[in-house]
Amino acid sequence: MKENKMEPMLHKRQRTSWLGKTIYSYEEIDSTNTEGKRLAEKGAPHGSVIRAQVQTAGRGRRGRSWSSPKDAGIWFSIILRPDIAQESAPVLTLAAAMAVVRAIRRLPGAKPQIKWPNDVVMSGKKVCGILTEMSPQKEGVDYIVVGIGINMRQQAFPPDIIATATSLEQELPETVVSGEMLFTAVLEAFETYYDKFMQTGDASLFLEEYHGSLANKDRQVKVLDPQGDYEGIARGINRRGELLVEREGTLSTVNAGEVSVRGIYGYAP
Ligand code: BT5
Repeated sequence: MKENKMEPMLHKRQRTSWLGKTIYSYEEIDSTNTEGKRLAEKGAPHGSVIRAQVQTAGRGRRGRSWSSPKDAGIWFSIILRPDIAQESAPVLTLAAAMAVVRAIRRLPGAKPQIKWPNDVVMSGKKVCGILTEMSPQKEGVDYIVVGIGINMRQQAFPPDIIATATSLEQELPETVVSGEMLFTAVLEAFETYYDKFMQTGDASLFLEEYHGSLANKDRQVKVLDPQGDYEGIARGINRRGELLVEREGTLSTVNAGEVSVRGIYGYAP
């Protein structure tokens, strides 16, 4: 069956227990996160997945754009309806980063790492970005859309990101990467980390594992704080998913919502 540009093809998936039981698959969409919000508003259930071959208006954080050429990567979003406090939602970005790292590690020779909070990097360049958007309600959360973009086949990038972006094919030229296998592996792994998250409402059940993948750990970072930028050494995260930055012997917590962090080792967001 040919996929229609506007009408999604619906798939059913077997290898996960609740995630991606329904997959809305588009040939072309503005943004899978935007479509995820539209579908969530219409009542799409927890665990629905929206996927597209190309995004015409792929989005990053704070109004930035996400380059998503046709079939060059895996562009998808997950609708979640957890019964959690609004402050817990950012931990889902960390869970998604863990899931992507676990899935990419299955490829021979791959050594992905997490750049807190929402990037997966290889050789210091961004191979994946994550965008978590929450629709709050009076008490807690109505729904959350977690969007994941993984660069797979790009051999070249637009000039503004050429120095900072990479793809799996650039990093692993010897490896044949199956987009379908990677997509399934990310969903399976996300389900695992999500279930851990829901047991405690925080990152405590995957904290140590997270630290093992954290590119920033024990490295100098620059915190772009509205109250004034500062530099320090990233020491890890706490169970709420905040980055711990040491400066002059004291630890500050950095919340993803307030600041961005720039590693000063040749890589910017
Ligand atoms: C992100 O934002 O990294 C979140 C990206 C999320 C993309 C997924 S794809 C499926 C879903 N649907 C969407 O519309 N979005 C999600 P941020 O940390 O703000 O980084 C954005 C910055 O990354 C841009 O300003 C560029 O500098 C850079 N960038 C853009 N496209 C890129 C790409 N394909 N690979 C690497 N870097 C990119």
